[in-house]
Amino acid sequence: RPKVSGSELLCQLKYKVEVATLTPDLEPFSSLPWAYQLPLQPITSDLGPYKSCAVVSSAGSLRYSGLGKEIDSHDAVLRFNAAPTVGYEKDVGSKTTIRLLNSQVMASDDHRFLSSSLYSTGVLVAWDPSPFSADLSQWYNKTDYPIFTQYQRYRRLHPLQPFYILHPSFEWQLWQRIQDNMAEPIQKNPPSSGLLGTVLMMSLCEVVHVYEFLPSQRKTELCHYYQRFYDAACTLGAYHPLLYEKNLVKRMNQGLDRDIYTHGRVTLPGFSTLNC
Ligand code: NCC
Repeated sequence: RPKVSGSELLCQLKYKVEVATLTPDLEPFSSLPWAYQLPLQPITSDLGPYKSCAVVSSAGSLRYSGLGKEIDSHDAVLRFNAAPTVGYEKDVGSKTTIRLLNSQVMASDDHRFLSSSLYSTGVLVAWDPSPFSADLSQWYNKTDYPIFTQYQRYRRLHPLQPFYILHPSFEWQLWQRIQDNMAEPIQKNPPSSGLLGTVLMMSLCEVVHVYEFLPSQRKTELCHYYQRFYDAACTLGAYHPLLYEKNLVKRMNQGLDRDIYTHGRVTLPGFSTLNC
């Protein structure tokens, strides 16, 4: 298979991956009593367009980066899971426009999802690894973690905070883009929150800067900037096809290699700016 160029990869993402979220009209939700809790419109109709956006990975290499001011200068900032800003403002900034959560965070006791103030700023977007090629009903009856019960509880406690759930077809369409552009078979697990969030922002923003997804000179085995826990698998991947995701993002980068080295910064164009 011939290796396609970065601009061809960008066009594939734009046209073959639909950034979709669950709406109350979709089966099986339309016949469930709590369907009214889902946003009426998909996230791409409600948010943006933003001029510039920052995606802040949770990588340990953000520690001592001093990137906080640069990150906060964007019109919208996306963060992941339980990644905090308080106490780390100098390195990661303090603005949170969107927080992308996996269902594990919503369900595990240590994250105090229903009670912690960490989750109360910005727009929430959740996802759960659905089985490959399963329809919505099959997934609904067999989620990895109890995403839907936690969603309903959270919505009752915070009815005014916008809260979306990613459509699993988005996960697998993105997975397919990775697989079709790699020479070897990759594991059949959905992409990490990092790539899901990056593509989400490419659909909402004119330009997207991703920080420390491709590690800078600060590359470290420290898993997260906010935890004293070391594991190289956080940066290289285990469950998620993370190394392949990074390969794809490296090929699509429109910034300088030097910016990756010094700032851990990748520059990606928003889909609306592409001429495919
Ligand atoms: O670690 P996690 O990811 O929350 O990180 C968010 C995204 O940042 C990128 N990352 C992170 C650390 C690192 N050293 N390098 C990186 O590039 C990745 O793109 C990552 O997606 C997830 O994707 O949702 C993940 O969530 C954690 C965990 O569930 C949450 O942090 C809550 O504790 C997963 N860890 C475990 O299951 C143990 C992780 O595999 C994926």
